[in-house]
Amino acid sequence: MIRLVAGNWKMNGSLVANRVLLDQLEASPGVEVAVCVPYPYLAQLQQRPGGLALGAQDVSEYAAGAYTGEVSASMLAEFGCRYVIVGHSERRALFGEQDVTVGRKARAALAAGVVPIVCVGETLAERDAGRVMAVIGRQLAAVLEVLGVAAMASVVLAYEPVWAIGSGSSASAEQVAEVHGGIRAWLVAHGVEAESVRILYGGSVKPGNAREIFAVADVDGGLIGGASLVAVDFMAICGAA
Ligand code: G2H
Repeated sequence: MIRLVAGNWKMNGSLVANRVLLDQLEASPGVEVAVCVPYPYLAQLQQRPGGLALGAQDVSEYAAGAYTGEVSASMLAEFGCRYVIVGHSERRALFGEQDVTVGRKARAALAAGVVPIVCVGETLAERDAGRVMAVIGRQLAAVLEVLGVAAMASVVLAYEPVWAIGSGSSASAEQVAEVHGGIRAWLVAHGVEAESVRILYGGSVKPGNAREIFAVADVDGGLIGGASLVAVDFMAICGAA
């Protein structure tokens, strides 16, 4: 399957800075490259380098109506979004997003033709307690329950160990291999067509560790935060995929 490298700009950018960054981005042969940007910049990103896919960082679980401040999946589709991140750990931890909400957001995205990038991952305390796959299994099960087995094969998953995010240090290749293999096995065990699901790794991916991470079995790309804001770094990471 074609690998996906998605930049997660988080709450960064400005009209001027985005233009400077975009001017330095190029297509990366053999790799799908996406940028997931703050909502207000979706219109600006409609003028972007060829081959660069567009995504958002969150979406409403609702289709339309009296939900002040929410943005629907069909609105994202109108602006050309191919992807939307759902269930990022920052949304779970800082905004109280629950497992079931993540599932509903994924369902809303798929209904509008937008592919959800569903983030899962454990905290350091959960890892230390030996609960890595228990936590990830719980997060996946909530999404599977909402989507059903067939639709589950249409999502992209991103394993993002909370303790590695923005820390400067990624998980080790062994840790990544163990969890990505565990996720693939979980999908198989639950009847999902696991081979068609791309499983990205996210958490302090940089030019210096990207090649090693992308070489790990069951890693089908990356979700890149800080390094996606630096064009030369992001291009180097895409080149390593
Ligand atoms: C994890 C990642 C992008 P960073 O949040 O989703 O960010 O690469 O800065 O750790």
